[in-house]
Formats: sequence, C-alpha cells, structure tokens
Amino acid sequence: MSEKLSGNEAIKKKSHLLRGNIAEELADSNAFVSDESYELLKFHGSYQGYDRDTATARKKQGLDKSWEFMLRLKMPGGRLTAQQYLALDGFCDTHANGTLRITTRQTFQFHCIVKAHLKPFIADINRVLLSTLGGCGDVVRNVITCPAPIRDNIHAVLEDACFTFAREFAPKTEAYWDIWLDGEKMENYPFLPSPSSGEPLYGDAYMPRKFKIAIGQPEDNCMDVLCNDLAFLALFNGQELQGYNVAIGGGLGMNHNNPKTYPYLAKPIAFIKPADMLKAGEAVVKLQRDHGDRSDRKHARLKYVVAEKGLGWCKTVLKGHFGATLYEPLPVNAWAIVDHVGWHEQGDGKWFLGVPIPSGRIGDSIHGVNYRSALREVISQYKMPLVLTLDQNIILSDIEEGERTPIAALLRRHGVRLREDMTDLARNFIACVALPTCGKALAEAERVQHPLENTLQQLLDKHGISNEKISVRIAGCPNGCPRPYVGDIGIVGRTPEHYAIYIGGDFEGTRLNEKVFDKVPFENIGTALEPMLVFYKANRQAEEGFGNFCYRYGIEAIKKNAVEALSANHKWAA
Ligand code: SRM
Ligand code: SF4
Repeated sequence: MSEKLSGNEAIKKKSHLLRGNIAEELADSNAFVSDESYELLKFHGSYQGYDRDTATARKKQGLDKSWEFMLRLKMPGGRLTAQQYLALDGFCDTHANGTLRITTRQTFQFHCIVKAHLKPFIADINRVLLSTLGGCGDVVRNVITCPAPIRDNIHAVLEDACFTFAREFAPKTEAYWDIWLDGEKMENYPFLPSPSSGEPLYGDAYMPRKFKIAIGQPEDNCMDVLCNDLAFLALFNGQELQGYNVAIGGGLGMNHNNPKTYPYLAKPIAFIKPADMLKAGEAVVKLQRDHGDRSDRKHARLKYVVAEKGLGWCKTVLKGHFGATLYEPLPVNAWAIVDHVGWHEQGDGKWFLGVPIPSGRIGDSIHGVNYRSALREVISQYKMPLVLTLDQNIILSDIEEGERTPIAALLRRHGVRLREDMTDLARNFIACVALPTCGKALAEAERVQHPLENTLQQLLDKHGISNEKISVRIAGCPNGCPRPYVGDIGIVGRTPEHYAIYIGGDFEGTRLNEKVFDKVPFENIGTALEPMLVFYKANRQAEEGFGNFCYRYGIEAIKKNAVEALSANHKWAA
C-alpha cells in the first residue's frame, strides 16, 4: 500500500464534514459544479453527469455538454408509504425526467435533474420524511434486506436489523440540513439519527470507499447477500433467531484487463449471538475504516483487505474491536431464492403482489406499457404500503382478498404484465441503467433489455427449454451494478455495442461465473449462447439449472464445445 493518499481523501478531510463549497456552487449561474463538489455531492445522494446521447453532436456545434444530475434516495429495506410514493411520483415531473427508477439496492433514483432543481428536490424529498443522505459516497450505503412483507418473526427480525444498521451508520453531519433545508430539521425521521456536530464513527475522512451491508437468510437469498462488504446471514430455528453468520469482503467492481481488480464474494468469518449484531457490524466497519486502502480507489474496498491479508488477520482485528467471542461460522447447507413477484399470502389473512417493472424504470409508454400511470392509480386508490425489491420490482402489500381481482385488472388495463403473464427468463432478467445517464457505461444495458430478452426467449423456445429458470444480467460496464457476475448468465459491456459473456454462476447467488467470450457484438449475443443452451438441454441432469450445469461440466469444456459449433467467421469465438 503506498503512503500517498488519493485526491478524494484530501477533499473529504477539508470539506468540514461534507460541506465544501456546495452551497455556494448551487447558487452560482453555472450548469455544473466543480470537481471537488462533484465528489462531495455523492455523499448527499447526487451524481453530476451529462446527456451522453447528445454530447458528441453538441461538441461539434461548439456547445458545452448538457449537464444533469442523478439523485438517489436512501430507503432502508426499500420500505415506503403510499403517500411517500405518490409524492415522489409528482416530484419526478417537477424536478426530473418524468420517471422513477428502482435500483438493484431497493431504492429510487431520479435522472436528468438540472442544477437549479437539486436543492428544491432534496428539500421536497425530506419533507415527506425520506432522505438522500448517504445514498452514494464513502459511507454505509442503503442497507438492504428481504422485501417480502410476510408478517412473521423471521421477517420482523430481518427488517428490524436493517433499520438498526441504517440508523446507526447514517452520516451525522449537520451540513446536509444546512445545505438543502437551510437548517430546518425534520421531526420523526424514521431512519436517521439526530444530526450532530461530528462523525463519531466515520471521522472526518469517512470510509475509504463505499461500504455495503445486507441482512439475509440462506433460505431466501433474494438480495445476493454475499456481494456486500458486510453480509449478515440470519439463522433461525423455526421462527426463533439463533444468531448470525457474518461474512465480509463482498464486492463486484472490476476493470476489464486489470487483473488486480476482481469480483469477490463475502467470506464467512464468524457466528455471533443476536444481541451482538450491532457491535459486530461496528467492528467490521472499523476494520475497513482503518485498513482499507486510501491511496488507490480501485483497491480500496474491503474485499482487497480480506483477499490480501486473509481471514485470520481480519478476525484478530475484529476481536480487538468486538471484545466478545467470535464463534466459528455455522455450516449452511442449502441456499434458495424465493420469488417475491406475483401474488403471495402475507400470513395475516392479507396478500401482497410483486409487480414486475423491467429494469425498474417506472414511466409511461415504455414498449406500450404505462407503468407509472398504473402504479399511481392503484396506489392512490388502495393506499397500500410498498416495498422495493432487490431486482428492481415493486411490492404492493396489505391487499384484502376481495381487492385482488380489481387490482390485477387495473394494472393489466395499463398493459402491465403480471408474474403469470411472463416467462421465467423475463422474470429473472436484470439490466443496469447504463446509457445515456451513466458516465461509466461502455455499452447499452437498460435500453437493450427488451430486444435482448426477446432474442433469448426465441432461442429458448426454439430449443424446447422455454420454461427454464435462467437468470440473465446485463451491465453497461464491468462495475457490476446489476450483479452480472453471480447470475447464470452475465453480459458485460466491453466497448460500444460489444459485450463479454460470463456463465457458470448459480441462480442462488453463491458462486461467481466466468468469462467465456469477449467483445461479442450485441447482435451476436444469441448466436454465442445458442450452442451452450443446446448442449445444456442435451446433457443436463434433472432440475439442473444452466449455471450449475456449466459449472459441473466445466466452463472450459462448455466454451470449447461452443467454439467448435460456431462459424469461423466470428472473430470473438476464435
Ligand atoms: Fe453501481 C457506480 C448505478 C448497484 C457497483 N453505479 C455507479 C454509478 C453511480 C456510476 C458512476 O460512478 O458514475 C451508476 C449510476 C448510473 C446512473 O446513471 O444512474 C450506478 N449501481 C447503480 C444502480 C442504479 C444500478 C441499477 O441499475 O439499479 C444501483 C444503485 C444501488 C443503490 O441503490 O445504492 C447500483 N453498483 C451496484 C451494485 C449492486 C449491489 O450493490 O448490490 C454494485 C456491485 C456491488 C459492489 O458494490 O461491488 C455496484 N457501481 C458499482 C461500482 C464498482 C465499485 C467497485 O468497488 O469497483 C461503481 C463504480 C465506482 O464506485 O467507482 C458504481
Ligand atoms: Fe453504469 Fe456500469 Fe453500473 Fe451499468 S454497471 S450502471 S454502466 S457503472
């Protein structure tokens, strides 16, 4: 580790707890902010970007980029009320591009906000008791957990743990209220602590990098718990919580062609008793706060500490902070994912409905479907509590038996496909935002989900495997936002209109997949996958998923077979 700190460390340290020059720059006449404020704004929930669709044409005309901001809420466990949703629905017209975007970490993003609207937008969000503080930046990000509104002790425990962490690890700086609300402080904030004049846990340099926490259970790994820096795996005996297996060091970001960066799944390090959960969480945050690499942001996540220093070393440091016994992790035999989309009983006589939203984009006239109007109408009428899922969908809860038919009819009237109207492939398809708003995108993702899904579905139909449960995740770049490295099939942007293809992860999210092809043109993705799917159909065992089959058979063997089957005309298959 070099001694020289990265530029971001100096920016954080001299910012007076995230204040910097943000207030002054919000008031000036520029359409953009400085590099320093760009970094600090992330902690407040916003990224500055520009419209990548128009950038080249504007440059040719001698015009500046069309600057815009993204805003991300922090919404622990994805929970919100009908009133909050309806307020956000209105704000996306007033301040953004007329859409709400559900993220892969259970919250909302808004896009295309001009600078003058940032402050009123954030103030509006706070006035409905939601927040953007810590949505991005080097802090504990949105804490995630199972979204299923099942009214039993298991789900109450998971939700309670999620809210506890969200409250404890929220940044405490007063700068947020001063900048966005002119010092006004909201009463009855559900998840935020009272602001204070210091940051007792983080200190003035905050964390070395983003830090992600998930609370899950092996019986339902719907949040890909092992992709987080800190994963709590709740272990129950019936409804009774026994304690948590703690796993550390998950993270997916990497760079193509830089083997020093890699995706990594969190490694189990200890079992702890229920009462020690918060103390254990704090110990892991302190481990990363003190030992994460602050000299190189590409090497700053906890995964590199775990991979390079080893679990034994990490455990010794944790013990120093923890002070109590860290037991050996308990064995976990079977992992599963429960589908929360569709109709489900809550356990209290009521129902919940998981509504599928392709790529999480809630707008109107999207491939002929009015998602936004549908949700606004149903939520206005029934006022049900809502939960966002980890795969970009939304759950309507507390539905009475007699309300089921009219609710389904209302949604279908706007063209919304319910679970029973869609294939397993469509159900298990995730795409990240990518172009035109994401500054990191090398290729399209969200905007090509629809045609790609159609191509792949036609392939499955052609080969008589239409009903296979195969997860497909497409990302515009290797950062891993739609978690492409833990699905059956990962498709990762490489250069404009070209993708790397990964296979051999498992549907349950416990194993990383591996790259088989590089720089495949978008129109050839189906061609590349076809021989593998044909081989799968011919050689799989009963009930064997595509990723598990590839892993059992050997990724190299699957690739070799595919290369032989493909025409020599395909350079990428050579
Ligand atoms: Fe992400 C950066 C979108 C979940 C790994 N991610 C970005 C940025 C902010 C681009 C940037 O840095 O300029 C993207 C904003 C695009 C836009 O226009 O809106 C972005 N990430 C997203 C979302 C919206 C994807 C989605 O389609 O839903 C997800 C928002 C999560 C949230 O609500 O907090 C999102 N990002 C993830 C996940 C998945 C997860 O956390 O479960 C990962 C992989 C896990 C991990 O953290 O390693 C992820 N995002 C990254 C990385 C790679 C980090 C690394 O360690 O290398 C970056 C780049 C970075 O941080 O430098 C990144
Ligand atoms: Fe952007 Fe890459 Fe994340 Fe997709 S995976 S949202 S392209 S950073």
